Amino acid sequence: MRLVRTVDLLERARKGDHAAVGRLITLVENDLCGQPTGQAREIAIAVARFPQQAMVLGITGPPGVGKSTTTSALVAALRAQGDRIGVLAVDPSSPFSGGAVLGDRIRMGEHSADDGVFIRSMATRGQLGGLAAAVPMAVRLLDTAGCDWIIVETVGVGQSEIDVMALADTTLVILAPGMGDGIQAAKAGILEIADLLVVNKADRQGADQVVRDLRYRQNLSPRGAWRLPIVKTVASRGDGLTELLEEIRGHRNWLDASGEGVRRRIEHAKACIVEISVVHSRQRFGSLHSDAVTALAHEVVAGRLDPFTAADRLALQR
Ligand SMILES: Nc1nc2c(ncn2[C@@H]2O[C@H](COP(=O)(O)OP(=O)(O)OP(=O)(O)O)[C@@H](O)[C@H]2O)c(=O)[nH]1
Ligand SMILES: [Mg+2]
Repeated sequence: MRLVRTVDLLERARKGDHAAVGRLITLVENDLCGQPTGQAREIAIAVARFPQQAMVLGITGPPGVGKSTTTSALVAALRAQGDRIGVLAVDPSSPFSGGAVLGDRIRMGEHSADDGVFIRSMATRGQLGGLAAAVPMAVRLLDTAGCDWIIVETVGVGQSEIDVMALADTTLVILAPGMGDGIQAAKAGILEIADLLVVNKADRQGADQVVRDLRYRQNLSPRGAWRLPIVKTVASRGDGLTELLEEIRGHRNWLDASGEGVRRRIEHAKACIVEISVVHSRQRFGSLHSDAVTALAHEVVAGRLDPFTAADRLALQR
């Protein structure tokens, strides 16, 4: 019964049915981020035979720098060329999913009625994690539904955002003068994952200083490797968007020509495999409130057991 429903949803999703794609992503989220149902596995098996066609664009950067405005402008530009686009707004640090908070942060109202644009938000749910495994599955589903581009926007600049970005073919790190400038971003470690640096809000004072700070970094790129471009934009007016799109296409060509594209996809698959095994271990052993864990904790506190032996015993119990 359940199998029939998943297969049926997938068939509809492959025809571009938004509701079916949304439902499938929810099934994956519920399974990997909540109580296991086994449905993510079913779905993964079914989509595995369709090789990924879409390019995945990751967009990250400090709060308020203009990630969503840039996403929206890129969607408009790509739609104008007839491409179909999926947008995933991912918040690894908050437990709200699809709620007003994330909804506000996406600000994609102008595209919500467009059949060629699928927009979805995803967030952490509770202690079990799983988001870093659910997002790549959502990407696969959007790909199966015929998206040419999948844009994954994260909020914030923590390690979990960096983990989520382990699925992008091309990663844009957006900065802006003032809050979220280059020095702050360097401290947060997000510059390392950038394929393209975007200095947005170039209409504001200080944008050129941010560019100068970043140039230093650009000069550190080894010869023969990708030369990290810096693009200045005013996303709210669409300024610099043509250049940004050109650089994105340039990076795509470089990925193809250098073999880096294939190498990255293998890295992404590795990250996904490891994430799934972590999720499975947590789901099997990780509930802090299970009777088995509680009983072992009593033994540890009483000095009758060390936590390593306790962990071994937990593994043996299942
Ligand atoms: N002056 C100026 N304002 C901009 C520009 N781009 C975006 N903004 C404004 O900056 C504010 C934040 O933009 P968002 O696109 O929501 O930024 P974000 O990075 O997605 O924000 P979070 O998702 O909350 O982290 C909005 O009020 C935008 O209208 C720009 O190029 N210049
Ligand atoms: Mg946003």
